[in-house]
Amino acid sequence: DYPEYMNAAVELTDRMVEKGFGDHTALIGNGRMRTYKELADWTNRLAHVLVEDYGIKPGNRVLIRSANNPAMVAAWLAATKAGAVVVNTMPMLRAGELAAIVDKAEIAFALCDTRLMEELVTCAKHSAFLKTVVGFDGTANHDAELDRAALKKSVRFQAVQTGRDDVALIGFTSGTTGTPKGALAFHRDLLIIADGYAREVLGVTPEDVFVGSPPLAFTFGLGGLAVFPLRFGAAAALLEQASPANMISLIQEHRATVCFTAPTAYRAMMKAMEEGADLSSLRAAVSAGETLPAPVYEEWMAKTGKPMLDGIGATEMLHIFLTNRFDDHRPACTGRPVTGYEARIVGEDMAELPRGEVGRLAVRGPTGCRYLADDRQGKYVRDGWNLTGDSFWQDEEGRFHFAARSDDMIISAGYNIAGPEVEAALLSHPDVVECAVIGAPDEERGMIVEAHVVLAEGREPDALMVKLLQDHVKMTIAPYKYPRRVVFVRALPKTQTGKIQRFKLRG
Ligand code: 3SK
Repeated sequence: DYPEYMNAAVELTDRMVEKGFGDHTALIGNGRMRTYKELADWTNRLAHVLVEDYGIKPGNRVLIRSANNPAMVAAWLAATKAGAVVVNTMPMLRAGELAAIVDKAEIAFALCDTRLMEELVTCAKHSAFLKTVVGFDGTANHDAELDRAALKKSVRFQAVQTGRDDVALIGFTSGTTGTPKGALAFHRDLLIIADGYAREVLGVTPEDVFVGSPPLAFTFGLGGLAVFPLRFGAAAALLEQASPANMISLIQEHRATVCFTAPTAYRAMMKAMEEGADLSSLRAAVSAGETLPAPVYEEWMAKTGKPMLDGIGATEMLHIFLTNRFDDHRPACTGRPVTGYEARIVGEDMAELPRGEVGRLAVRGPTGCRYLADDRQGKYVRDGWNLTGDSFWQDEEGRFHFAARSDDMIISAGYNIAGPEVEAALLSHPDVVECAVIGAPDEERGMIVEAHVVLAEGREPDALMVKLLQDHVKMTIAPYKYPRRVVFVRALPKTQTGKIQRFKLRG
C-alpha cells in the first residue's frame, strides 16, 4: 500500500530527514561519513545538475559506472529523483560488455567515476546511442565535472513525482550461462524489498551498520548496502575493494552489525578469526549469491553461536525471496519464502512436484518477472511464475533445499548427482579452498563427476591428493557421487558478482 505517486529516492533521503534522522550517519566510505541531511542535500544538488545542465527527463535511461562508494549511491539517488531509469554497472566491465548494455537499453547518458572513464569513453566512441559521459569524483574530494556543477545548485529539489509502478531501475544479470537479460524494477519494488526481507527477516534498526562485498551494480548489493540501511535510518560502510581483509577492518572499525557476502568470503573471514579478527559486533551474517555449504554454516554457528542466514534471490525479483531466519534455520537449507512471496517446485509442465522430489524452483511475489524487450520472457516467466535456473526440493515441513543450478545436475550411469552436494563434501576437506563440480562426457557412464579444485597453499596437486579427496567424498556422501576426475586449478572462473561460471569449465 504505497501511495500512487512516490519517488523511492525521496523516501530514502529527504523523508528520512523529515522523520528525524538528519544527523544520523547514512554512508561511510573513502574515509568520510555523510549524514542523512548531507546525503539528501547532495543528491538534490546533483539532481538539479542532471535536469538543468544535461536535460535529463523522466524515463530517460542513465547508466552509472562506479565501484562501491558514497558517490555512486548519491549518483543513483539523484538520477532516481530526476525520474530517470538507472542502469548501474560493474566497474570491471570492458567497453564491449558496456556496449551490450548500452545498446540493449538504448542509453544516451552516463555518469562515471573519473577513475573508470577509459572503457566507457571507448564504448561511447563506437556507440549509436551513448552520447554523453559525465565524470564524478568517487573519492571524498568531490573534484570532477558533476561535483563542481552541483556546488552551484540549491539543496532543495522538487523530485519527479513518479508513479509507484514507474520503472526505476534496470538490473542486468551477468548470467552464469551466457547472454545478459535486463530485469525491470519499479519505484515501489525498491521499498518492498526493504519492507519485506530487511524488516521481517533482519529486523533492521537505526543502530545497524551494514558492510559487505556485492557490487551496488548487482541488486544484491544495492539492496543490502544501500536500500536496506537507508530505509531504516541505519548506516552503510562501503568498500571499493571488498576483500575479506578489508571487510574485517571495516567491521572492526565501525562495529558493523550486518554483513552481506558470499560463502567463500565468510570462509576466509573465519580463518582470520582464528588469528584474532574480531567479528563479534555482527548480529546478522547474510550469505547469498552462491549456495551456502553446510560446513561453512556449521563453522560459523560454532564460532559465533549465531546462524548464518542463507538466502536466494534473483536480479529478476530484485532481492532475496527465500531465506532462513534467526529462529528457523538449518544447514544445507534455504528456508522459506519471504512474506508476500510464494515458491514451488515444478516439473517441465509447470505442475507442482510432490515433496522431496527435485525440480525447478518457481517463484512469484510483489516484485519481479519483467524483462526489458526480451523474447525469453515467455521461457522464464510462465503463468505469472518466475522460473529460476535452480533445482530445489521441498521437505515435509515446507522448507526449500538447493539441489543444483538446473544445468548442474549430473546424470552418471543412471544416478542423479547434484554437483553442489559433491562440492560441499570436497569443501569439508581442510586442503580444499574452493571447488566447482561439473559433469564431463564419458563413453561408459554418459557423464562422470569432474571436480575442479583450488588447493590450500603448500598442498601438492598430485595423484595422492586426488585419491585423498576421492576417499574423503566417498566417506562423506554416498560413494557413487565421488569425483572420478579431479583437476587442480589456481582459480575458478567467476562472474563479476563472484558466481562460479561452471559452464566455462564444461568447455
Ligand atoms: O541470490 C542471488 O544471487 C541474488 C541475486 C539478486 C539479488 C539478490 C540475491 C541474493
